[in-house]
Amino acid sequence: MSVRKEDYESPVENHWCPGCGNFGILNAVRRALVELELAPHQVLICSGIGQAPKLPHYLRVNTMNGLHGREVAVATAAKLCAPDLCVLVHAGDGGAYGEGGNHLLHAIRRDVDITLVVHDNKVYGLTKGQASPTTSLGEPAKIHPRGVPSRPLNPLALAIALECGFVAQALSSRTDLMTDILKRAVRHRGFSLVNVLQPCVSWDKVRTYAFYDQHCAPVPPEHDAGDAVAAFRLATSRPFLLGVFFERQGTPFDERVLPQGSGPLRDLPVEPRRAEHIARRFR
Ligand SMILES: Cc1ncc(C[n+]2csc(CCOP(=O)(O)OP(=O)(O)O)c2C)c(N)n1
Ligand code: SF4
Repeated sequence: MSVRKEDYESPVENHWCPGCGNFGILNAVRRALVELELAPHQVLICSGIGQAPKLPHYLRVNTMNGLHGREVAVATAAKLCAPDLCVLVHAGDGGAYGEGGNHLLHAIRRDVDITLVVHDNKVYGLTKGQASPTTSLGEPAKIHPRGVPSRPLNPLALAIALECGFVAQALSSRTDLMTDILKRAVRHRGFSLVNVLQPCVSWDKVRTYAFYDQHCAPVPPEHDAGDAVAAFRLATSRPFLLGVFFERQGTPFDERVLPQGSGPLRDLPVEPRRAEHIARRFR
C-alpha cells in the first residue's frame, strides 16, 4: 500500500488567517502520516473548539469534534474502543492547558496511546486574542490591559514531572523537524505531548516568525532523552528549545485495561436488553 499526500486532500474551505502558523502544522501532520504509510481510514483526529481544532476539517481523516477542552477525554474513549486506530488530538494552548488541563494530567498518568499536538500560539485565537495559560506574566492582553497577573504554565516541565511517555517541542515554520518529531510521537506507544510554538499573526504582535527564528535553538545533541531530571532542567532553563526532551516506554493504558485477547471494545457483542436495563435506571 502506498499512501499519497492527495489521499488526505479535504474539500473543506480553509478559514485560518493568511500567514497563520497553523498552516505549517497542517503540512507537517499530513507529511508525517504519509511518511508513516498510514491511510486516512487508519487515522482519527479528535479536537474541540478553536482555531487549532479546525485542523482535522482540512484533512480527509476520521474526525471527532468534542467540547472545548474535552478533546483528550474523547480521544481516550475512542482509543479504548478502537485500539488499532492511530489517534491524534489537536488543541490550542487554551483548550489543552486551560479548560482541558485536568484531562491532560490524567491522560498522561494513564499513559493512553494517543498523540496530543498543542498549537501553542500563547493566546485564545478563535475568541480574538485573550490571554491563555501560556501567555507571559505581565504581558498586556485583551482583558488584561495592565498585564497578565499570573505566571505562565510550562507544559513541557509539567509533562516531564509526570513522566509523560514522550515530550517534545516543535516550531510551526520548521516543518522538517516537526514532521520527524510527529513521526516519533505517533510511533511511541503511550501518551505523547508535542507542544508546537505557533505564531498567531492576528493577535500576537510579539512572538512573530522573526521572533521565533531569533530565539529558538535545538535541544543540545548530547541531551539524554531518557533522563527525566536532565529533561526537566532543560525544560525550565530555556523556553524555546526544539526537539525531544523526554521519552519513556511503559505499558499503554489500553493494554492494561482491556482483557487479554478480548479485542477492541467495538467488536464486543452488544446486548440490547442489558443496555435497556441500564438506561431505565437513569429515566
Ligand atoms: C468550556 C468552554 N469554555 C470556553 C469556550 C469559548 N471558547 C471557544 S474557543 C475559545 C478559545 C480557543 O483558544 P485555544 O484553545 O487556545 O485555541 P486557538 O483558537 O488559539 O487555536 C474559547 C475560550 C467554549 N466554547 N467552551
Ligand atoms: S486568529 Fe491567529 S490562530 Fe487564529 S487563524 Fe488567525 S492567525 Fe491563526
